[in-house]
Amino acid sequence: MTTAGIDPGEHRSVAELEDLAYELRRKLLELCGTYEGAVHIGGDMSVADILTALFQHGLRVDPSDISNPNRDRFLLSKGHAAVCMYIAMAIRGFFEYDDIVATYGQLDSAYGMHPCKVQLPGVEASTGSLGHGLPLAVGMALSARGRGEKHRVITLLGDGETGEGSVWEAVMAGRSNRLGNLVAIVDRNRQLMTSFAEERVMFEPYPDKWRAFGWNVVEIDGHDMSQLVDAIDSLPDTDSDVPTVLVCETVKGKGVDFMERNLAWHAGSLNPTDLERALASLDASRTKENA
Ligand SMILES: Cc1ncc(C[n+]2csc(CCOP(=O)(O)OP(=O)(O)O)c2C)c(N)n1
Repeated sequence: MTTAGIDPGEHRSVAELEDLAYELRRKLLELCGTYEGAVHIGGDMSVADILTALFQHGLRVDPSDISNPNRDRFLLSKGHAAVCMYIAMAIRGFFEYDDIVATYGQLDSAYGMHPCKVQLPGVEASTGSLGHGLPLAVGMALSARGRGEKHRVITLLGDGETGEGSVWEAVMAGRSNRLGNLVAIVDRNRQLMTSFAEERVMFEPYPDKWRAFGWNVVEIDGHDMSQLVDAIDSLPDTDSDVPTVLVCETVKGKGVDFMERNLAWHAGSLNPTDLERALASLDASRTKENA
């Protein structure tokens, strides 16, 4: 990935990034154990590795210089995973985790269930109404081109979200305007809010649909940190003509056995017993992966 005036965060090995993804998941579960309402924990856990690879490795952003015009722009199109982004940003140094836990989801809190750029400097777009992140990102990438800026515009979408027609208008516009500085990342966890994806929408052959619109398509395991790092590091130059989509195969609820692929865990809260079970399961899955 080319540098555009801001250096990436401290260089970290894949093993260090995996540790940070574990920390992110653990902090998510702990918040889910203290917050009284429902947290979108299933879709948070499925993007924890992707957001770690971005905030702790790929994104050229600087928490102490959030208005730098050369920074990469990141838009969380699946805005319901806001808390996962807040904590990933806290790990990078933007916010304090304790502040997130103290006020998350409360009236007037900057840490809303969906991100608000007016309330929370450092957040690039207010999202949560699905289908808007990619259209916004197209506009931002186009505007960057017009101003001669070299940064990337990267947006993370849910696969269910890509059932929205506005997404495909933006896919077409991104290619038509030759926006090689535009990157879409799809969290292909194959679940929606209350059903499995293919029960409602015929998404497959999913990567071919993006190819048909002329995008550069990279298919990876969205929980494999080496693949995420390689895909980010191999993104085409921002001056190139073709936007890229990373189709990341993921598991909703990843890391906690009773949440994985379980429709009941799109959103929820954890009582003290469930929190203990969830943390134990996270630790067990980590031990298995390290074996
Ligand atoms: C326009 C719009 N319609 C409906 C919703 C309610 N909603 C929130 S999450 C969600 C499921 C989205 O599925 P997906 O994009 O696959 O996200 P994930 O399963 O990864 O959480 C829905 C329908 C919304 N936020 N915006």
